[in-house]
Amino acid sequence: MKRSIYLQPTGIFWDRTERRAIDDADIPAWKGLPLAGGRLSFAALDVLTRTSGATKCRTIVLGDAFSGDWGREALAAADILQELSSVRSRFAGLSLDRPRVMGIINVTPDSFSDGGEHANAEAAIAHGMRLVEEGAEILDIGGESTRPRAETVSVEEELRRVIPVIEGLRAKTGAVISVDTRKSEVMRRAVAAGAAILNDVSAFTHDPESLAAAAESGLPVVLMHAQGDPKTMNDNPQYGDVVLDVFDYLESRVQACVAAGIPKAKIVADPGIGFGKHLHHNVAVMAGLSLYHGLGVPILLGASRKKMIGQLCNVEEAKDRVPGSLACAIAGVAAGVQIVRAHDVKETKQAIEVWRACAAGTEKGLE
Ligand code: 7PJ
Repeated sequence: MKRSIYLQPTGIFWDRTERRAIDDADIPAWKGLPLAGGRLSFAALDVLTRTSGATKCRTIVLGDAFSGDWGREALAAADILQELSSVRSRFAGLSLDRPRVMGIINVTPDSFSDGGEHANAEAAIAHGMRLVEEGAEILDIGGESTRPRAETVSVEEELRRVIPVIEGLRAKTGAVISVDTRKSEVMRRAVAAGAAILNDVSAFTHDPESLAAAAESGLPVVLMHAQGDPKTMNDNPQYGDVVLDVFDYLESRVQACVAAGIPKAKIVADPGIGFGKHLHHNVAVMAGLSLYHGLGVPILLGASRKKMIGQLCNVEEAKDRVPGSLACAIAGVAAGVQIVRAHDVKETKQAIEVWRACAAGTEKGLE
């Protein structure tokens, strides 16, 4: 059943607990709620309702959320507030009280040109080691391009691309290794090779065996929203309200995972920038990011070098989209996103750390 009410945290600020303890200890109206149990708090809510297809929005301060009469929505509102503010579990051993950067390693022929197979694996491993040096805490290794219009690759080819890279990076770095795949067989073999996270852009809907394979592995998972298959997904995406439709989808996939035996504490959700979304959908999702904390799981954002940035700023070459990627990363972190997926790890780390220090007003932001 679809929800009739959604709550999007707004009025998000850095929680200066020490300062408030002295100045406003007894002014509860000033208190925000912690956003996903982290260092950001929110002071207001956009209350979104869907009636006969149209979304209505009203903004209320948090005090009114507690004292107001929610009528039939009282239980739903209390539930969402709880999900929005509760502390998130560690993910693949990483605490999520500060943003983590997932570095991208594409082991696809167009990403690592020239040389034979061995050279490709070696180049990918060297690239991964460099990303770890630059501060990536997670490495996301993918062997199937899921870019718009990409052709599918066989299981054998995908295994041939990713397994040596997972093994090599597992041996050479302490980074948490994530495999970006939609295929159950690749998942199983990646787990045996040392992967610690399963990242599936189809949220375990592409391969009928993938959900069981994930549950059996016991590993944490990333569920991403996409509409349609990569080959055709950007031809004609359709939404009622994209921000809310993505929420509904992710909520249903979280429930499917839990039903299959994956504990909620091992799930991360991702709204899937660029996957079956036009530019106006992508920017709407970016503006709606804080809503997704209502899922009660950590949020991952992957906007790095994507077409959205090219479209907004008329930048054809993906490698020229780094500044826009950093702006997206910061927009995400400012909305409480816990994991940022990025090609340009050094730059992304720098942007996040400087933003955190500025938001906190203290170098503790860097902690
Ligand atoms: C994403 C991904 C993303 C997650 C890709 C690209 C396309 N996995 N895999 N989120 N994108 N979780 O990097 O441009 O946004 S492949």
